[in-house]
Amino acid sequence: MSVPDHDPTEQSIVSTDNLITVLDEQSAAQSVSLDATERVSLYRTIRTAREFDQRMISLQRQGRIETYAPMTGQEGSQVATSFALDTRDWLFPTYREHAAAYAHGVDLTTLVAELRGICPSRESTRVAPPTIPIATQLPHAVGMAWAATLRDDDVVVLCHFGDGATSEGDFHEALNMAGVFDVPVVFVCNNNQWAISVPRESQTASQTLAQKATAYGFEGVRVDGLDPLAVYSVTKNAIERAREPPENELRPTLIESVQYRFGAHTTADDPKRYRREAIAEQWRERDPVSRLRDHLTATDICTEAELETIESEAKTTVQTAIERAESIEPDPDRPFDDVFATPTDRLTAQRQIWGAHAAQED
Ligand SMILES: Cc1ncc(C[n+]2csc(CCOP(=O)(O)OP(=O)(O)O)c2C)c(N)n1
Ligand SMILES: [Mg+2]
Repeated sequence: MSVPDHDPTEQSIVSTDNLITVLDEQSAAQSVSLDATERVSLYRTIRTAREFDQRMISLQRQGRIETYAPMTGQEGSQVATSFALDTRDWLFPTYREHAAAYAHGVDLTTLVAELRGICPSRESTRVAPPTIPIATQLPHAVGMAWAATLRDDDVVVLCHFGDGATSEGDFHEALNMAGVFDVPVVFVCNNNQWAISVPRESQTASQTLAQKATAYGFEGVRVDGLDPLAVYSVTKNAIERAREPPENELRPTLIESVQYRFGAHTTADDPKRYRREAIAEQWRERDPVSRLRDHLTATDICTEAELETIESEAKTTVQTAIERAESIEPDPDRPFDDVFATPTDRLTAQRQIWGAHAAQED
């Protein structure tokens, strides 16, 4: 595979058609419904997620965790969407939304442990397990939202997926059903411009991903995914609409969060083989961590010293999570839990064989 002379994703950065952004303009940023304390908390969570991301890449290189999908540049949007959720709401992430899961209640120790192949329970949270098969979580999320409607339960379900997932049948089936049954669901498409080595422009002939919502009869919005305040604002509106739709309008929303995958697809990928580093560099200039940091100092919400404290606390938080996760003894029996409510005979037999094998290893 060769690196193209012209990188199609170059166009996406300049195309701001219907792209909602607030951080570039102070008055717009001020109008977002988050007070100073909440803005600091948003920054703290994003900054901690950045630290987590950097440490996980490094841990993978040392052989201390399995393959890792970096989220550098995408943490701001992920955290902002979770901040817009109520604690009773459900989140369906993919393999890349570590920060979204963290911001909605999965502790960092659990995240690191999962990356070590150990599966502590997520049962105390309303965060579904991360899905690797592309787009399969969309019908699950719609099913959960439909169940909530049938039970008259006031929850909203937010579901993440990538630009590549929009080419899967599951995407279209889920959005169609969400519209027909009018369920309280928010679809967040993290358009990071790449599906491994396939650029967004080769994924679809549609001009935007948000416009696909029109075909299903509900609202589609494009937001600057490198602007956490804009993402928060747009997601908050979508969640309100899901809970209480305006008259004659449907509950679901498709949010296209326009971002860029700053790094590799996973730690097993080398993006230099198929894209130009100069373009990634342009996108990095709009880094959500720096943009939110600048907003906090420009509006006198934080001093430089306070921001430095947040950074050093982020390091400690992540280091503690790593140490705790590395001290957890793997339970060989655990992968068999939570597969079926009532295990099948074959699964029970496999569990016994595996248990005997693990006992021999000890
Ligand atoms: C059903 C299915 N087909 C193919 C794959 C292989 N695969 C893993 S990640 C990926 C690209 C997904 O791209 P996108 O949806 O944009 O998400 P991103 O990785 O960029 O976050 C593919 C094709 C898979 N995991 N599942
Ligand atoms: Mg992608």
